[in-house]
Amino acid sequence: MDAQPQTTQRLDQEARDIMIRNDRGGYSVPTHGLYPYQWNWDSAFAAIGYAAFDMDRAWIELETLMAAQWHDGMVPHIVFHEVDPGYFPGPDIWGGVGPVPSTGISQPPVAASMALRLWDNDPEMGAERFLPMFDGFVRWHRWFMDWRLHDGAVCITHPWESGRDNTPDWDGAMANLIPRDLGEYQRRDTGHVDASMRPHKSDYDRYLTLVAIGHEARWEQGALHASWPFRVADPTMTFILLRAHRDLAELGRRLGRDVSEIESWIPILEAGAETLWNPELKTYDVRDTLSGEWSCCVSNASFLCWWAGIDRAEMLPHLRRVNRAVRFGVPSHDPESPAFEAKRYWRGPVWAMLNMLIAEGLDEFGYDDGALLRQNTARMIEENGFAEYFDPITGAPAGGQNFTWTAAIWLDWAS
Ligand code: 9YW
Repeated sequence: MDAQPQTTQRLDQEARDIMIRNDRGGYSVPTHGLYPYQWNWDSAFAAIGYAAFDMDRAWIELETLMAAQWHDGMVPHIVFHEVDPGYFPGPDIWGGVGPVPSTGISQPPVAASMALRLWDNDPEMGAERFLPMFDGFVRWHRWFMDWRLHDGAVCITHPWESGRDNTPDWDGAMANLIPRDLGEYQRRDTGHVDASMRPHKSDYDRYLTLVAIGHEARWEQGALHASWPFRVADPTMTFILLRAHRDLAELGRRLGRDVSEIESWIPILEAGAETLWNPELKTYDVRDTLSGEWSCCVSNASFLCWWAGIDRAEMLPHLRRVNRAVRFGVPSHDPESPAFEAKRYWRGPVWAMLNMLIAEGLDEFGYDDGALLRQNTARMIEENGFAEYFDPITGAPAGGQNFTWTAAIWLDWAS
């Protein structure tokens, strides 16, 4: 059942207020305090939230992000517009080499798909605003094709690159990574939210080790490629980039541009996605390209297959099984797995923006599960507010509060 109109109106207003409060003038922060910079995929979702009440502001969000694009085509995962000591590790630790201080890795490229949504919302403005960005998007997508493929699947080179920081999917690859002795360092995240909801220190030691290696090499991909100690083929990246290629090709066609190069990438990733099929577990899974090991995890990223245009019969029973085990789906990790933790970040909690991608993929294939997931997500937000993420068993809000992407997903999709 959808909510009463008054409830929806009140929450619409609250969501707009959050988006306005998190606007730093040209870019949004995910939430005040915990995340004081511009994050890549957060911004793409923020854009569709702004589009609910200010189309111009929506396009500005993507323009600011693309203005941070590096010379090699990479669009960074965090853009450090103004230094804020409340977040660690900041620009000095990363040593990014782009036009604006930034990190040296990327994030799931949902931006082209969100740009297509903005265009559909206002085609005239879409044509005008996307045209100057089109080539930049092609260069960014090409950067993934040049530097992140393994047998056609898209790899991450840092847990933060996938946006799913501490998921059990990388436990094996992380255990094989020997952390450097980094001396004392002061984390800031646990000063904002309870440590029980955040990654462990052993995770941070490894996150920072990878940053140090990249910084030393000035993030020169050609030099880093062969010796990088963490390289994991990931369904999040593979499915999201596959969908983004399709959507970028559509945008290019609307602009009358040659899209043959983009179209040539689609079958490569379709074949790559099949290399992520774990035949024993019968799910899309993560594979460590260095050890060859499967993660043996059913995660919410496994269910992005429909978003990517792939309908695999075995995935629907998995989705229904994990959702039956919780009050609010889709849990980020299988509740039947011993690694499941209901509140610890990407090890179990529900993330509204991934729910939207999963549900819309299901809708496109005609499954009712998508509409059910939308209703369920709306109820979770109505009962628990605009948290960063939610405990799937109780719905309890977790992580940062007044979160941009949860507000945006409410405005664009869930409400
Ligand atoms: C961090 C901002 C980001 C998201 C990621 C999420 C988290 C940052 O927050 O990472 O410091 O751990 O995992 O997906 O973009 O919301």
